[in-house]
Amino acid sequence: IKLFTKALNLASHFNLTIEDSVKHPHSNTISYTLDQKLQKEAYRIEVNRNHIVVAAKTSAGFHNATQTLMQLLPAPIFKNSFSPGTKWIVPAVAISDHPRYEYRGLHLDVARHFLNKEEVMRVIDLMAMHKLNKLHWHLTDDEGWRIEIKSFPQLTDIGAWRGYQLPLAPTLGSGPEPYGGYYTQKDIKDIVTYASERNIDIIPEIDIPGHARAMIKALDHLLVDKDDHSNYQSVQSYNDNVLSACKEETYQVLNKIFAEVSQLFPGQLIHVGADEVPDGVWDIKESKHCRSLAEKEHLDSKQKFQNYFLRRVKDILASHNKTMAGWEELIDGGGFASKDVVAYIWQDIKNAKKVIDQGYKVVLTPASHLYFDLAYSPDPKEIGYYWAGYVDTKKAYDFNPDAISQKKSDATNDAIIGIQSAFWSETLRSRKDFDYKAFPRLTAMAEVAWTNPNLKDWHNFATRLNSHLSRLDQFGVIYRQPEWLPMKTKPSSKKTAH
Ligand code: TNX
Repeated sequence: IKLFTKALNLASHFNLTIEDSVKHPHSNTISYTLDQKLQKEAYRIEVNRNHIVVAAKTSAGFHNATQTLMQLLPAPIFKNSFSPGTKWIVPAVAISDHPRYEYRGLHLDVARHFLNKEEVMRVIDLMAMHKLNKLHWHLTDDEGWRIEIKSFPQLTDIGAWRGYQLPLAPTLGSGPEPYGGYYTQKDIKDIVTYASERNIDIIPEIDIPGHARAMIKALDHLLVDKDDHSNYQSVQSYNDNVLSACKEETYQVLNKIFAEVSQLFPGQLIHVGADEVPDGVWDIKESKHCRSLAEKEHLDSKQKFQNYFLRRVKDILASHNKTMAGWEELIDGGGFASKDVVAYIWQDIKNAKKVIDQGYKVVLTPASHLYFDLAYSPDPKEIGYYWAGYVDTKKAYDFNPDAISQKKSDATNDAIIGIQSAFWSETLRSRKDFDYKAFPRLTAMAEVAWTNPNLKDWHNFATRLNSHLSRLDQFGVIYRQPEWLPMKTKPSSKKTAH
């Protein structure tokens, strides 16, 4: 059935008839055939004069093949409606293909600015078109909580909205009117299903113990200790955004939240953030609770408290049959079994080697090359952060995961499960901003994630990009015009996204 769903997706564009078994491919057929010998995501396509044969082993393989087949067809295939008058010609090719990495991800921050259900589904469509298969969904942060939790309705009643005189003040340009939104559990289920039909797993992120201000505003009596007078300031200048690691209530609340999150997301990984916990927090001189915990557990530094906190969270997740993922700070202090955690490397890419040498699996999402909230260039018209430099399309394309290891195909490479682009949303306020920041950089990143490094060639990519932009045009994407390619449509709609 799954196999047929894939065929149907294609058929809906063509008004094709579907037959469920074709012994010998006859004229004008596209046949989807099982090939048990292929790897999970691999596929073959053979286009002959009269028919097309698609072979794969799994629905993921058929999905990938279907995306390639659509790229072989004229660009109007990417329009939602059938375009009369198009000549549906496919080049006669034989393709044998498989991905380089099993994890080809996109990180979407919906906390700082919100994208609604339809907008998230559109991002999923664009990911599917680029054979990306993991959506890392950043659902919570200091500036917003975006997932309905039935045990604690305050999380969204309070944590999903900011505005004048609300517990969360306006920030990041959101203005005095209430700004925000969240996904109901029904929305989440719909999005999870929609993604899985497109070969995409979702890794939800609940960012703790730092970056938790929205959560704290909603549930402060449970998550912070009124008698803890520690003084700290986060990277984003908050002094009230870290959960208490020293109170049992914190872990009780987290257990209830993760019980619901685990039910909603069928994938194995749950991401718990663990990034950027400020110095000065959980000060034993300032907190009675932290003092007694320190004595009991032999904790004498922020790092040790954080490590204690995360080991407890790991156990909570394990009790819900989930594996803990987090930003690279997650493993500071160690004490985890290799199989128990996945670390996402975001700072200096050199850190990856150190983390891998300690035995952990990693996803590489280096800010310097794959943070697509960063500006393309120093041009003042380019919106975006620049704390890790500028990222133009070539820089994204040139990201070379192999550079972290001297030797090819050793254990270091095996420990890299994949790569991921990141869309943080402090400066990303709308779907239009997403399009502009994503394209064409995301197309470049998708090629890095998929393609054998020996086949990577910037000049070849930069030229091929021209036909890919036609597909994005059909899809209605407002991408950033590459300086080296001719404009396709009227300049007014393409110049900038602003
Ligand atoms: C760093 S990456 C952060 C985010 C910001 C981002 C902006 C990471 C784990 N933390 O909180 O949104 O930089 O580029």
